Amino acid sequence: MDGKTPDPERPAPPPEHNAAAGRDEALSPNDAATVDALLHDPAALQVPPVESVFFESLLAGSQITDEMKALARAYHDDGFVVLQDVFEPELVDALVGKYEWLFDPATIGTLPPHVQELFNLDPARRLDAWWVCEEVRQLACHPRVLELLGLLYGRRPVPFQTLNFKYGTQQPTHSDAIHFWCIPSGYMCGVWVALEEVTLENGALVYYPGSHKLPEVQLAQLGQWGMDGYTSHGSAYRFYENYVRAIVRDRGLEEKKLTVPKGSVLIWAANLLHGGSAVTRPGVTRISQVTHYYFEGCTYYAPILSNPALGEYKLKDVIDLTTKEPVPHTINGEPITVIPGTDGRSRIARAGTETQWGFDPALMRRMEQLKAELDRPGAGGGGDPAVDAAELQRLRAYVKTMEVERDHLRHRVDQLDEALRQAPGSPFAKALRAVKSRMGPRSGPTT
Ligand SMILES: O=C(O)CCC(=O)C(=O)O
Ligand SMILES: [Fe+2]
Repeated sequence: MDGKTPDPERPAPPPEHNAAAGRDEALSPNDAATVDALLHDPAALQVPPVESVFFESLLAGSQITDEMKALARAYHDDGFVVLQDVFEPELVDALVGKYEWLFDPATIGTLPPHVQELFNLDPARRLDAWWVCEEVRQLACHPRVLELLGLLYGRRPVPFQTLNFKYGTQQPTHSDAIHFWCIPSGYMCGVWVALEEVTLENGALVYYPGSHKLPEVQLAQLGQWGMDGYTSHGSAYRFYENYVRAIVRDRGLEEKKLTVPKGSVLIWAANLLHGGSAVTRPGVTRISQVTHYYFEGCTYYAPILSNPALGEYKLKDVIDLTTKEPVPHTINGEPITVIPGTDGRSRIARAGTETQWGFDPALMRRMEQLKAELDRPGAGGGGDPAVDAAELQRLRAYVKTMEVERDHLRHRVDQLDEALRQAPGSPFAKALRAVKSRMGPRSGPTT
């Protein structure tokens, strides 16, 4: 089209539109209200306000204090803020007092089986010690932290994972967005707390201001597939780490080290590059706690184990540390149905559209009947001349896929049953039961 001749294929614009729609004064009241909301209402887009493209307009119209505005601007620009005096020193001291017990190898055997499993995953850290140490949970759920994160992200924060370290991690540079991501994106952050003074000797946290603005990395862009189990030696993760090394060099990113007094806090945006610097005095401790936060109303997954390009997500069973309750996967609060796959990854569907994806139990029963029909001697071969051999093969393959998915679902329900058997009366049994109920009944269609 040359732009002058009217296109006969194109429908006439609705009456409220006109040729000058780019100019504010020519907008219909509805369009004007939408533009206005985008600029001034933090809830108009499903993006954390602090990371929004409309951040400046949202900030200008916000009622928060000047101090809070300065903090939000720093977080927006740099991807982190460092704060002092967030926690009561008594709480920090009480947590420090638990460290000897927490890191005594003899403690592990005394803990509930699922906590033993978590602790044994990596002896250098205590993963999700909040199950057994109330001080860890209190630090993660501290009202000041929750309030601040709520203001920055515009949704209720959900502390979902704690990591307690006794020594510097010396972890290679990464962004947490490769481990924890969500739909819609961006609703994740980390809070790092120094439980003793951090120096250049004991493995200070390293971070790269502004790196959160780099595009978030997808494995498919790196030519990789989601790994089947998390390991930092897995080839996809290795490739990712090297990609990060290359980008740090390419952009000449400025490296900072967090040398701070006990009790200091660094909050980072999910995509901020960070890691642990070298411990230069062997054996010296660097006790610290990291809490990872999601925000309400998302679908939560582990990108390093997922293939979003194929619609396959390794979903995370998120438990909200503030309530100890599981958090449902939704997209902006809209319910979704999780369709378990064969490899620990799942597909997701908008609730009500599941049947299109073969998840409906009635549909699965029909598939079983179809399978029996297909297996009937003589099926398709003279029995029904309308069904040719290729079609028969295609249907058999489809039935096989569904069987594998059903078996996987059964296996996961069995695993949960086993966990519940081991800890029937414990506080987390309720959470496990809720996870189980979301996964559907144990008994699949009869074979
Ligand atoms: O504490 C460190 O050195 C790094 C921790 C970290 O990267 C994390 O917990 O996300
Ligand atoms: Fe991290």
